[in-house]
Amino acid sequence: MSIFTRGFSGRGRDDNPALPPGQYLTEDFPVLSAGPTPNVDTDHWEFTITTESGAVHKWNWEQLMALPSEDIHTDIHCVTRWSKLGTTWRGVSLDTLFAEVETEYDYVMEHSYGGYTTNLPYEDIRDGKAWIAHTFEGEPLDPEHGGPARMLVPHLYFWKSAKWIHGLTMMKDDDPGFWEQNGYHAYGDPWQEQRYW
Ligand SMILES: Nc1nc2c(c(=O)[nH]1)N[C@H]1C(S)=C(S)[C@@H](COP(=O)(O)O)O[C@H]1N2
Ligand SMILES: [Mo]
Repeated sequence: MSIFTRGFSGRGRDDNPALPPGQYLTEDFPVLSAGPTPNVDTDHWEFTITTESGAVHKWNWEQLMALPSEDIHTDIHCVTRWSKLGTTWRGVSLDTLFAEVETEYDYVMEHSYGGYTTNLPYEDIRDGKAWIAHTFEGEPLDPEHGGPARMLVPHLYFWKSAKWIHGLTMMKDDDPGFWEQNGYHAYGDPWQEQRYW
């Protein structure tokens, strides 16, 4: 019995161990937006974290920039099957932003300028797994790619990385965001191929 079929290994089509199953490599950087690119300027930019107590933690652009930023080298995987390997970002860790936040809730809704939302478990943005990214390959993040700042949660499919991030709201239950209401998977692990449900 032959088992030397490409794809049988569970690797990506390009047979690269860094590619999750069913993904292919792209060298360019596709733009995927469900609507127009909102015009968000840093003078009026604001990021909030809202908890169950009603507390609203706020940062303006200057305050975000005053926090330590980290370099992030990571692969990104879109549910439409492109993956981009070895991308370089700079951003503020969500661990830094949550340092003073008290919450017992286990889920988070990301809210973007323009109305996009996406949900994920709180633990998936903790312990060095998620950032507010403001720089891509050494340049300020392009508005088409979410500039001035986007979420970066690279271990999940890229729809979980909200562009033009505006705020996070803690949730008791895992309520679905924009794509999740339209059939995308609630969690979205690319290594498990959790594309749709
Ligand atoms: N605000 C917002 N964020 C978003 C989206 C969107 O439509 N609006 N699309 C998501 C999807 S499906 C993907 S694949 C990535 C695409 O990011 P890119 O356009 O920088 O490649 O952004 C995600 N974040
Ligand atoms: Mo996507």
